[in-house]
Amino acid sequence: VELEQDLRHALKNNEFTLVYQPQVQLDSMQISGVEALLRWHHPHKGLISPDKFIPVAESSGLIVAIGAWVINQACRQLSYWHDLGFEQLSMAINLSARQFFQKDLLATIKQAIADHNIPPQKVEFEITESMMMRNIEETIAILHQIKTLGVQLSVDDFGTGYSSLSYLKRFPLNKIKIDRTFVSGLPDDSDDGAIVEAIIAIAHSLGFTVLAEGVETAEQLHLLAMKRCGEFQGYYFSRPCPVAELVSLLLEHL
Ligand code: G
Ligand code: G
Ligand code: MN
Ligand code: NA
Repeated sequence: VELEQDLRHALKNNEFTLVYQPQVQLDSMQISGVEALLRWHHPHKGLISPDKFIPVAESSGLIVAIGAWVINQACRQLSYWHDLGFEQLSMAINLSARQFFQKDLLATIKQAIADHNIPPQKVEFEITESMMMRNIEETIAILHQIKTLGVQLSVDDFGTGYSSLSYLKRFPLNKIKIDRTFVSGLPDDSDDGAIVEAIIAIAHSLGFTVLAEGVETAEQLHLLAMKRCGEFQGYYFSRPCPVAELVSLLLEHL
């Protein structure tokens, strides 16, 4: 309850920031995009993890305003990077369940893309597998609506949400993000190896691209590259980092 009170003031007190984690492409081994990750700097408690405050923001409904701020801020930042010359860069933005099923979402996305004059295909929205499975028909309908804006769609934390593979092809998705719990077992755990291989095979056969999350070691990268996983994200390349550090990383990788 106290956290909820504080969360109410966090937006107008400018207590939120976004950090950005690079995503690296197999073909070029260059940074092709970033994922925006929300951080809350509480005036007394310091940095609070989204794992703690997103559920509170969800249950209180505050997530709608906070989520709109995230979309707008991430689009503003992407526009700035495009203007600096990093025109290929894409921006992935996480959507929470309440935000996803809320009517204003489409207008919020449309407005942010127009305000910051960015190519919509460079913006990607992530929904989790468990969100998708909550209400399949409604999710498919909303995804189709979002798709009309020209943005990309991906499923986050894939492999943890018990989705039936026969359903997967019905979702208008572009990308599957393999949950980092499967990647962390690589290369030693042969079950994780088999799961990762199966996810990649199914994703490719359905026409989705695949990103592996939580890549922390060179061995994991090599194994995933051998299995033709197309994109990587994780501490091996970079932690989520503030804007200034990300520009340095982009310059290094030019
Ligand atoms: O960045 P970190 O690993 O601490 O994130 C923890 C969790 O919070 C992850 O599941 C991530 O997807 C989620 N998260 C981070 N930023 C956002 C955001 O802007 N919106 C939503 N809905 N979830 C986020
Ligand atoms: O659920 P989602 O995939 O959006 O969560 C992203 C979160 O995963 C980020 O908040 C980030 O802190 C965390 N993360 C990113 N890369 C790694 C990694 O290589 N290892 C671990 N353990 N966590 C990671
Ligand atoms: Mn994510
Ligand atoms: Na994830």
